[in-house]
Amino acid sequence: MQKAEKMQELRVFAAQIRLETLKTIGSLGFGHVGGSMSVADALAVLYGGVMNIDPKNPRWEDRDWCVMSKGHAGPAMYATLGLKGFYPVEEAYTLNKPHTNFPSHTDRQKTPGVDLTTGSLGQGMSTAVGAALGNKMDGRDSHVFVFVGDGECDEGQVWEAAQFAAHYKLDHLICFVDYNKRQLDGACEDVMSHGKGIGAKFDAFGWNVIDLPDGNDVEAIYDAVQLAYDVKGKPTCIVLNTVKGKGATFAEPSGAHSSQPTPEQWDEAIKASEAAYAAVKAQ
Ligand SMILES: Cc1ncc(C[n+]2csc(CCOP(=O)(O)OP(=O)(O)O)c2C)c(N)n1
Repeated sequence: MQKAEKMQELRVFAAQIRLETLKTIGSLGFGHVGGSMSVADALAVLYGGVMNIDPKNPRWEDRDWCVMSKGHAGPAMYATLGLKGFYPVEEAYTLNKPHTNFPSHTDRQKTPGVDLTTGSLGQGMSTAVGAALGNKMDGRDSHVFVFVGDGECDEGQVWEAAQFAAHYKLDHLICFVDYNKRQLDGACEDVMSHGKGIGAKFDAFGWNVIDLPDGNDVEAIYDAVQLAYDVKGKPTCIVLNTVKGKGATFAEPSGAHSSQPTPEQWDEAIKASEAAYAAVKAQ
């Protein structure tokens, strides 16, 4: 397949992930729309164009791993995994209801394809680093991808893990920072400034850093991963400058961490997302 064709396929997949994410959260009526929509494009690239996985065998030992350390973006993971065939995507419409396999935050004991349990910010980064070290010790060539939030980077544990990963030269570890500039309580800059920037911090910790001005651009993300694959002896951090709530009519303007729109606002958002999906498919 030509690259242009592949990129178009990934853009369509990203739009489909957005639509399914909205339907999933909409089934409950409220939830973490903002930080789910911002990572849809990176998830599309990973699961649609990069990762070596087998939906029929989610625990295949040689698979690539993806850890959503910002576990509240679970709905975007569920949409992605469902669309990839790990389970019928509609099953996720039981989000966070009693006895569901789709809790608000990702849980490896419940959802096929979820590699590690997350939700307590900072911990997913540490466990992802552990998985990358384990793979390396076992002589596996597989990659571990981990998503951290920019607010999550206020957790000291992120930096302990970053230091460890650099020390052990975990070059099969790729960390995406969802740099949407907002956390739960407001703008990251107001809550806890990042000084010279999150990328500069990872650089200081000995990582290879790739800063993407548009972290919602699938081609830029895809190219960054290819560059990261060639870097030996250090892990790579890809800073995604994203838009929180991207594509959700009620969440994008506010950049809210979580949303509880009215039923009419849900209808409007899902219709707009369906139209966006149809438009990108028609390109
Ligand atoms: C250790 C810990 N402290 C606090 C929380 C509550 N919490 C959940 S999400 C969140 C904000 C995260 O912000 P960010 O990482 O920027 O993610 P985004 O909202 O952009 O997806 C907070 C404080 C938590 N889950 N874990």
